[in-house]
Amino acid sequence: MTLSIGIIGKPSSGKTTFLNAACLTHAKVSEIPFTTIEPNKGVAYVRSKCVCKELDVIDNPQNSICIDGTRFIPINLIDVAGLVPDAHKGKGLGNKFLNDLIKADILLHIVDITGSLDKTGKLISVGENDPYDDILFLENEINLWFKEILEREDWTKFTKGILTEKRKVVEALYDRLSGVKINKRQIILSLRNSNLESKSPSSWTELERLEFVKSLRRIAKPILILANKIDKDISIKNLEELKNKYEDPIIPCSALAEHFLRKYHEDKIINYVPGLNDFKLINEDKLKEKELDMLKKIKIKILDLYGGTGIQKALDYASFSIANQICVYPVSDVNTYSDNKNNILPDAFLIEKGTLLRDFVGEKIHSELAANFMFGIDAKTKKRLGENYELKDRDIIRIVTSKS
Ligand SMILES: Nc1nc2c(ncn2[C@@H]2O[C@H](COP(=O)(O)OP(=O)(O)O)[C@@H](O)[C@H]2O)c(=O)[nH]1
Ligand SMILES: [Mg+2]
Repeated sequence: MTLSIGIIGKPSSGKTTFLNAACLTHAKVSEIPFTTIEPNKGVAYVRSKCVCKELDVIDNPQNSICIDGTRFIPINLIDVAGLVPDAHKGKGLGNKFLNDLIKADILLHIVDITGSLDKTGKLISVGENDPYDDILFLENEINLWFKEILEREDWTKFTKGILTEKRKVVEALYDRLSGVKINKRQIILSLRNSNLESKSPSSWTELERLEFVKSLRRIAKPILILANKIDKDISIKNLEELKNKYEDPIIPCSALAEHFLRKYHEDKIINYVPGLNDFKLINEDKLKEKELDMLKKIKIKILDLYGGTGIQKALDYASFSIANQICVYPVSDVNTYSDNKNNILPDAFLIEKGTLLRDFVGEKIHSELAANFMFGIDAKTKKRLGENYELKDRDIIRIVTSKS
């Protein structure tokens, strides 16, 4: 399964602009709240140093892209519709919003760092809204949603059932939360973090239930904060203030700047590789003076100051540092590093650190292959790998089956 990143944030914070820029799609952007009714989906890319340079081969990627020795590997983005207070109770587009969230492995919270939008996305005077409130509000809303799913209407009946049927708590909770893309390991960790490992759910207090879902939310749907609209003057001061209040990493970004850079690149006016802090003008004549001015501003006020627009950095950070992904290259010939159509290093897959070879074959490669799986071969060392081998970043692997 492909890694999925959900883009959340209040109306008009810039979610659709972010998705359009990251995927170069053209979903509708506007200042009217709830323009995004259907979740817009797109494919974006994360960067990993490609193994082609180390092996000194010229690759021929199929599922990904290689630019100057950097692999761009596809991930899914989901732009989730606007969120208003009490969404977890079904207000606004509440339940629709929450149902779309389920599919995401990580959430990017696009915060309007200018502080000029109220909770419903209406324009207010600049600086009137404290972005920190947006962070707390949204975290709380998602926590409460988890709590609703946990408790539902029949919490008492459910917990009594665990006792009378002598069910394992982890199994019972896993079944109950099965719709939310959560695994047993995450449930076990959350029970431990909230000190509920040895306490029967039938005696969990209201507060303990909240502690449990808070911990589960942190583990199962981690949120990375993006301070968007960093191109506005007020944003620099607001970002500094926010950093004093919020401890976890905050990535400053300008979705709009990324959108323009990719657009001009697509129109062959500039050369721009996403994530870099510079671009090359290749067709200046096609630009009006105003546009050239804007590009210069992007260079000075964003690229030079922040080392990039922040969009690619956010996707990479979310995937590798938060979701702990590593990159693996399956091949069918360990000498030429190619598939059976002679494509060299055709595919690059993201998997979670700690994944074992047998699970990789089952989940990522093919269920048919998995059934006939015998062993793997490390293409770099030509050594045989057993099913319990823990895959490492930038491994090149051949899967040997009883049919190959
Ligand atoms: N200045 C500035 N405006 C932005 C940026 N990102 C989005 N916007 C603007 O914010 C408004 C709302 O954007 P949109 O993507 O529709 O927000 P959504 O409701 O969260 O999907 C639009 O006018 C965008 O052009 C940015 O990085 N900088
Ligand atoms: Mg939108």
